[in-house]
Amino acid sequence: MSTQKMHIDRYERNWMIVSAVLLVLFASAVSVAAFGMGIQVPAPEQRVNPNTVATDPNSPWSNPGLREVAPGKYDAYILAHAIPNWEYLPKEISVPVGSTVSFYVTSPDVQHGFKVQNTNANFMVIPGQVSKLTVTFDEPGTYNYICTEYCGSGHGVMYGAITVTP
Ligand SMILES: [Cu+2]
Repeated sequence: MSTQKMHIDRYERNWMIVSAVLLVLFASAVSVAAFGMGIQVPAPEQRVNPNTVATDPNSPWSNPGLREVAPGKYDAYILAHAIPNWEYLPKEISVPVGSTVSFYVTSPDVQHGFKVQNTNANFMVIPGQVSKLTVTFDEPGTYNYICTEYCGSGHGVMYGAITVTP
């Protein structure tokens, strides 16, 4: 009985090595993004009724805006709507520098986007669903939030602003 050594063609072996290196590279890129750069994947936080979310007095989005939940920690309930005039409610919020803000955003009509400029917050806003993402503002300044999903003729003017005060 002779022992047979498995023969792998040189090209095949090289491509197997390249594939393994690529897998390690991709896993590293995901790890750096998630743990090093703090990139979060927005989660569907809860379901709501889009027909009543803006009007039901028990719905936080009937009175959108900031709630301070702890010193320096805020919940921001933001309504993105196309009807009647393509805007976010509230149009402007203001927090002191160093604040951590959790955005809870929903829509009573069509799909919108929510991107906070100069942060990594950028997600879809879907009627019936609440999208949530948390941002810590370490630099004072103005951070506009803009719609990133085409939602109708007023899409281009759909924006709001966060003022981070020193
Ligand atoms: Cu839009």
